[in-house]
Amino acid sequence: MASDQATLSRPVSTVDPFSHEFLRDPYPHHEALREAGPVVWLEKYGIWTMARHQEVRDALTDWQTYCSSAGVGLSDFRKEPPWRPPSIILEADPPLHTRTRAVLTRILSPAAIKILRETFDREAELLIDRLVDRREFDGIADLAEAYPLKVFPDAVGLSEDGRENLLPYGSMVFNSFGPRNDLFDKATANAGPVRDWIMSKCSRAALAPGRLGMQIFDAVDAGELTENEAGMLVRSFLSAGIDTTVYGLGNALYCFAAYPEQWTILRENPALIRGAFEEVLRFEAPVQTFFRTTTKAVEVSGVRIGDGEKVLLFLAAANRDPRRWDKPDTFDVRRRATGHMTFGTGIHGCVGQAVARLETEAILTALAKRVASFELTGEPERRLNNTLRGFDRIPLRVVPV
Ligand code: OVM
Repeated sequence: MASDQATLSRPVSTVDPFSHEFLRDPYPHHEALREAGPVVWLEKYGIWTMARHQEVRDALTDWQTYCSSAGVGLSDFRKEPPWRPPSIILEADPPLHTRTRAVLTRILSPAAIKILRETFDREAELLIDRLVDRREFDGIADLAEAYPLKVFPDAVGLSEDGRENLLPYGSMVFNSFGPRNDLFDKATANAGPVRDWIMSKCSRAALAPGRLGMQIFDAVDAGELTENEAGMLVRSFLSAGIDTTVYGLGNALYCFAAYPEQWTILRENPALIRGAFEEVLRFEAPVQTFFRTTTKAVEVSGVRIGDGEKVLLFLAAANRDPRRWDKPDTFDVRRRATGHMTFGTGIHGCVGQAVARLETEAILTALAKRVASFELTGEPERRLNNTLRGFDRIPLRVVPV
């Protein structure tokens, strides 16, 4: 469409989406950004942002215009060196992305991971039995962290030693998508040893036979990847596979403690568990944002974005856009929440989502069998992160069935 500067407006905001104030309570800011316009200029960082469902979705499905190879954080890999070698799936475009994605799509397909269900269900029941017997526990350390930290590294085929490095590494990865602020500095203070440990676990020699990690190396033998690329994809498992589900489970516990009637509805109809997890992801998105970088000038809803510009996509704001959802600020496990942007969409849509669903369904099913209600025994404490939304501590007491 032909247009000139005179017809193009540029909504502007002075907000810092990575300030503590914003991260503590992002929802009023999300609303302001959605209402400011379809695309908004963020003065503080000299970048664009989109917070409405339609625009976020359209950008995610147009990888030719909104690329990932310049990084999916604030930092532009074409202008400053990345803090670690770029991911060959997350921070890549076709054709490299197409090849690496095909391998992980196969390894993580619902059919392929069905064989994990028995183990995931058993581990969930063991853990929930122990926690219910205790009555009081921390929903984060004792459940939301403990469960993924057991079942996911086991599924990948990691040895037991050193798993305490996984959460610090995840914190580093997800904070590094934001600016070099205090959260980034704190997360990367001990980067060296943590990064070294992670890389030492990404080799063929470190992985158990037959598990998800070694299945990536099987793709080397089939000629689909190089040995080095296989190690980099194991690194992607260890980067993306833990914190996301930890924050997702924590947010689920928080939602059911805050909205007890929703837990009652779920317990009375366990068929709702699958949809309830989607509603948690919509309502309290563990992954709040990702960036893209434009590959050419583009006009979006009457606003012109130049070539090579960073665009902050507000997945969590799209999830509460009243243009898309009825009563967006209501947590309702009976709603059809699919269409939320928390897993992204398009060619980079979460490749591990079947594993995330398996973990959460195992935990929620085990809880539904044994827990009548959750009570907070203290104020939940937030853990701030440049990308993730979740908690440091959720002090809980459960009332057994
Ligand atoms: C990766 C990676 C890291 C963080 C997140 C992610 C949400 C992927 O290293 O490939 O996907």
